Amino acid sequence: MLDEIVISKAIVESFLNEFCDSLEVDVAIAGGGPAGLTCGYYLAKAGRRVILFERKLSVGGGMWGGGMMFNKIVVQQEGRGILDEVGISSNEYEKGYFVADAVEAVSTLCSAAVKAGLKIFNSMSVEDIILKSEKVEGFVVNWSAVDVANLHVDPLAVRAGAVVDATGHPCEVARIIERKFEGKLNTSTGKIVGEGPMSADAGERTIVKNTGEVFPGVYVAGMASNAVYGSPRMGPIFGGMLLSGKKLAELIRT
Ligand code: 48F
Repeated sequence: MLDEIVISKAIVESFLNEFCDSLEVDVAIAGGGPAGLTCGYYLAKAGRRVILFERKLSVGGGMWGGGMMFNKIVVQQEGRGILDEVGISSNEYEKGYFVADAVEAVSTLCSAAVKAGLKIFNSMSVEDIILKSEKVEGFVVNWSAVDVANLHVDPLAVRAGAVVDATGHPCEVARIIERKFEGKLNTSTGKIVGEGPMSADAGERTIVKNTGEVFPGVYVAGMASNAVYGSPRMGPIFGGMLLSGKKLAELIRT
């Protein structure tokens, strides 16, 4: 006969063991959209200890909805190798424009990342950073439900050799740095410049260039990088997100 208490203990003990094992890691990522998942996949594949915090119940960020909830995504030639590598099928719509199913893309990328060793903590939000000797050394996290319910509950902390802002348009980790250390971000103004209007081609080119360190120990990937450096948004083309996540993994793991 199934015992409710065994089920409960199995969940609590397994979760706590995994969470305790994740308190000191090589890399901690905020945000489980395409950029964060890709970054986590390549870091885990390279043998790094990497964890990812996602505010919502489900990872995938803006990829589920394709363009305006038409759940297909477009990936250009340069990003297609990543689709193939993780096993996401795609069709060439016109030369150089590959279409993939958004649901298959999220679920397959997530599965590849988890199987490679990425630990994902969903329903948790990054709300602050740990700073030691002028360098960021980790994230301060809490259950997203605490924030939603506006409860007065102190967070917990995780230590990481590098932290990644993959929070998309709001670039939330960079915003924390901007608020707490005025003028210290590695941009032309020392502040967040803010994303520009849509331009698919320019947005996709700049996103990979903008991927990198914005403050000692803090790296940006995906839409957060274009928001921080003032480059355009690009709409529902996703190759740049995947390539940005891959570039950052290569940068951090060396
Ligand atoms: O927005 P999101 O998908 O970011 P991305 O990986 O990709 C952008 C594209 O989806 C799209 C686009 C390309 O066409 O412009 O928007 O750069 O995923 C960001 C994830 O971060 C989570 C959020 O719920 C989303 O799933 N997130 C945001 N802030 C936090 C967070 C936070 N403070 N802590 C944890 N997760």
